[in-house]
Amino acid sequence: PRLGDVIRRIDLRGRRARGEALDYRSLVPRAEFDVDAAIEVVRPIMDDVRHRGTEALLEIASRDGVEVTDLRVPPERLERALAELDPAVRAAFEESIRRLRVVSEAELEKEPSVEVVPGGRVAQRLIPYQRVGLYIPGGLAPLASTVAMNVVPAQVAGVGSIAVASPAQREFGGLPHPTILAVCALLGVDEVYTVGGVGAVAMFAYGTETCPRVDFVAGPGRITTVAAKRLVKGVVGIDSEAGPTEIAILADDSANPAFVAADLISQAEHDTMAASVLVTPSETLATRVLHEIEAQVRATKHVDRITEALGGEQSAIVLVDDLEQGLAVVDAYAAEHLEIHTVDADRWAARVRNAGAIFVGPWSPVSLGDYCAGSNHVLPTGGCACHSSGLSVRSFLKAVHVVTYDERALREAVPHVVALAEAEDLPAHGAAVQVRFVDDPGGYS
Ligand code: HSO
Ligand code: ZN
Repeated sequence: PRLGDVIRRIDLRGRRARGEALDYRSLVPRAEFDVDAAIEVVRPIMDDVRHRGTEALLEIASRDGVEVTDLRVPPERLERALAELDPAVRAAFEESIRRLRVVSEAELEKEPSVEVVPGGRVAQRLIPYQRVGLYIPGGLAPLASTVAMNVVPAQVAGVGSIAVASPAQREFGGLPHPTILAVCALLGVDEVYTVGGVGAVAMFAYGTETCPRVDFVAGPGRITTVAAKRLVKGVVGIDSEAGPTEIAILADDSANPAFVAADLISQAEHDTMAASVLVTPSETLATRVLHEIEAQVRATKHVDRITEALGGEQSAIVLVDDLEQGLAVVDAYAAEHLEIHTVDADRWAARVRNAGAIFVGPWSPVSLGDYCAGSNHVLPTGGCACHSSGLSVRSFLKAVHVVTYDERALREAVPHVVALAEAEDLPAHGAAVQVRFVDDPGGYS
């Protein structure tokens, strides 16, 4: 492709001054990700697993061309995978897990308890889910790092029972990818199933003879897996939906074009639908980044995938009047990952409202966050960063109010409860507090 065809340019400069109405939200469209269409495809599969359990799951695997005899991975296979893991990869996973634990432990919140009135107390207990099911895709790349990103916060939250599922791989004798098995072993997770996306979600949500049902299903996947999760929402809790990955970069003249280009390319490596968006007021930087992309893409392994992602509608270099407008653009876009490469990067980062995770300055690339920053890489995509958070210990905890009033405190509240109960025409609600304060209620004494 010619320079300039690599990634499209959107030029907003001067348009604000000309008084044009600019809709930043629809400026850079998201890749097509039609979950509703996929729902009809997965529904019969889900129903089948619900009714026939293990038998259906084994059939699904063989229909996908892999013979699976045992859905549960034998413990010795997990141990063997760990023993055979490259020592450098093992050391890297150990450090990644250690950092994730440090962050997760720091994020464990205190349980507030407050005396509302004398003798009347409301506390909040944070109770971990009892059992969670986690799905790790096989896909284009076996994302073993995602195992740690899900399991560590669940463990730190105190989830007692964690099950992992990942699809059978033909080249590994019908077991999930060995690196995924090894990381499970490293984390002390011994309940691992050889089951692909849709089947795994159904298995976790409905339970089978071999896998008891869970309370909460987490983990990324293809569009069919996302559809499956939507179908079981309500039956179980689910984490936020993960669509194609995104990186937005807000940069000025001070940015290093080689760093910016490399980071845009890094996320484009995931998927042809991945989005890479640079927002800058600097024409010079934009041109240099373009040259860098050209040079760097050529040298990378997955050229076709990256070229398609960068050349797609969902990727762009957006030229803005100034960083102020740039901030408005990235805020409206609400990227899964946002990098800030500017003078005073901290100050700009502090003003961002919408992003799944924010990476500040030239030494905090998204790739670090993907593997080894201590932050979580399971983050809201598709603009969901406006209302959703990335995975953390909080994702695995329920908040429960514990109410303890004594007699005096309740007596004081009686008129309020009665007034509100009458206003709602629910007199039995009022009676339930009044009954406690009549002489000899029920005549039992
Ligand atoms: N960037 C991906 C996570 C990932 N990257 C896993 C490499 N491995 C979505 O945040
Ligand atoms: Zn990544």
